[in-house]
Amino acid sequence: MGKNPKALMVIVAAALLIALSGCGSSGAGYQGASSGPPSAASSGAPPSGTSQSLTITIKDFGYQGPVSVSPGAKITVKNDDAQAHTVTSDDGKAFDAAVDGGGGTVQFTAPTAPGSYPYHCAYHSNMHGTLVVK
Ligand SMILES: [Cu+2]
Repeated sequence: MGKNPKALMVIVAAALLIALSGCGSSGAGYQGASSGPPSAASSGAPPSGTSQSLTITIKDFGYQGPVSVSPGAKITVKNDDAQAHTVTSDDGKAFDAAVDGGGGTVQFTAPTAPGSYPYHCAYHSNMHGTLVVK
C-alpha cells in the first residue's frame, strides 16, 4: 500500500524534470537562433516611410550627404575633419549649424518651403553645398 504512491511520485518527478529541462533548453535555443537573422535582415532593408536618417558628413573640407530632403526634415551634420565647420545657408536665414571638429555632430531642421538652398562654411569660403527641399 505505502510503496505504490511513493514509486509513482518518483516517476512523476523524474518525468517532470526531464520535460522541464528538455523544454527549457531546446525552446530558448531555437527561439534565439531563429529570431536573430530575420530581424537583422529587416533592419538592413531601406525603410519606405518618412523616418530616414539624413546625415551630411564633412570630410576633407567638403560636404557629403543628401542632396534632396523632405520639408522640415531633421538633418544631422557630422564633422570628420579636425577643424570646426558650419553649414550656413547662403541667405543667412534658412539654417545655420556650427559643428565641432573631431567627429562632432549637430542637428538642424531643413526649411519647410520647397526650393534649392545653397550653403557654405562660415569659416572656409571655398566650402559649398546645396540642399534641395522637395
Ligand atoms: Cu569649414
